[in-house]
Amino acid sequence: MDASLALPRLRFCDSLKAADDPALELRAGLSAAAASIAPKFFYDRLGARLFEAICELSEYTLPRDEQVIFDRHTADITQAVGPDCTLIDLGAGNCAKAERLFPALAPRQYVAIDIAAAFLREQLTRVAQRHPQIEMIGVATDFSSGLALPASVRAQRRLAFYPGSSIGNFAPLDARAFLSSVHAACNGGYLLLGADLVKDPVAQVAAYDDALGVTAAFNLNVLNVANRLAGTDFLVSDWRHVARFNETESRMEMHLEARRDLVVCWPGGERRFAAGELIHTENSYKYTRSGLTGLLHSAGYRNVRLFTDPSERFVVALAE
Ligand code: AVI
Repeated sequence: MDASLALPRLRFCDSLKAADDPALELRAGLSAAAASIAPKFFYDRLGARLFEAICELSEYTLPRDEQVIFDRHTADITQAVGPDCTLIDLGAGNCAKAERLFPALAPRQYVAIDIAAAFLREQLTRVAQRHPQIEMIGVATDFSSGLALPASVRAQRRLAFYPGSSIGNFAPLDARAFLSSVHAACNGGYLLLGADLVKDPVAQVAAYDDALGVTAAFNLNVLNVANRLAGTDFLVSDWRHVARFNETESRMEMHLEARRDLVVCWPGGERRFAAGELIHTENSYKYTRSGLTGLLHSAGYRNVRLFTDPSERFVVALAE
């Protein structure tokens, strides 16, 4: 029996639109002059697991730096937000970061939103079993082009939670538009946002090109996702993981580089790649404190408070 059925305070809502045709999107990205695959396609079941493994890597310090900040400042956050909030977890993944805030925040309602519907259902069911007193809603949706919440989400005391530097995966103008949509969806409430700070470029690159090759596997796995969703015939072994820091744009970039001249085919189309040609798969923008404050102000937030870890590698913003 589906374990979620035995949990009366847990509901799921699937808002993934049929109009979002992944095959069309993937094929269009591969046909563009500069080929690309959007980072949302990383997160099939294996990709979600690989991302969990990345978060354990010594080179990828972001989750631990962020956790230090939450451990130190949960009281400040709780005091500002107040009791009985509706905690809206954007890109919830395994829900672990939000769950660690439950004891202090004591939310009345927890809304976990993620594009990976099956993984979300599985993870949120476990969280609901551990916290039967909290009403929970799982929402499967792609919020990358704007946030819209189902009517069952309480309007009062909304706290949008966007940890892990996922905001860095948006280009600056898109980040502003996205944060504005969160602002509109949570009007009168708060935003708790994590962002990675600009740091030493060698450490920065190592975080996206780890010695064990976990990030390489995460990046290459997107080709398996494309094969499944868009009918492409990528051979993973023909491609190499590339991670580099783009100083001008203040961002880490991930690409896949063709190891030889090759052709990728799909129903109704094909694309030739010369050896060394790249498919762009992800940008991770790195912020300064003032850059992040400016972004939040431009998206309509006020009373921005910033908390950093002792090494100043990561920043958490709490904004009204
Ligand atoms: C999810 N996102 C914030 C991660 C990042 O750092 O941009 C995804 C990731 N890509 C490679 N490693 C981790």
